Amino acid sequence: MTATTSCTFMTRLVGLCFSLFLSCTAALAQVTVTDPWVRATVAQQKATGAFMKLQAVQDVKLIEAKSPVAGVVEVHEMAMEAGVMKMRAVPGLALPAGQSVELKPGGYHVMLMDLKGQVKEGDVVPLTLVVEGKDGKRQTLEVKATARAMTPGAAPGKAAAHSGMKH
Ligand SMILES: [Cu+2]
Repeated sequence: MTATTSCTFMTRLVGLCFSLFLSCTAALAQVTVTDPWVRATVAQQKATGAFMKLQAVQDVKLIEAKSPVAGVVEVHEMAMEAGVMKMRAVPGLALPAGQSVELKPGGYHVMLMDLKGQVKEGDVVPLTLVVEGKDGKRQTLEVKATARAMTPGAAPGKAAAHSGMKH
């Protein structure tokens, strides 16, 4: 009798876990984050960028980003202004349903400012992204971005100067 009871209990428990797992997976699948990374910094550097690919199931906007490694985190875009590549904060980055939106050097990025320490190559940087749907519902995404070093030739400063010269 006791064996039957505990068996039923276990079955229920496994069933409960399984349904929780499924609902969690469904929630996470609303926005898929692919290949998140942060540019590694040198000592005393106070800012860097985080990059990734985002794909949403429904139309949402990336409205906020946070990270424990930075005092200030903003969503930025790079744009040409009078022949000079400049970056500025955007109030929200639209993630249209089903479209892959890439945050990459020279384009949109999550700007990490007022860094609390050096971000070394191989470090795992936690990022929290907040997206908002058309219905105003917000969803939080926890992302683990790996710090990567970039070769000097691929640095955004040089890329910006180069594209400036074309104009
Ligand atoms: Cu920036």
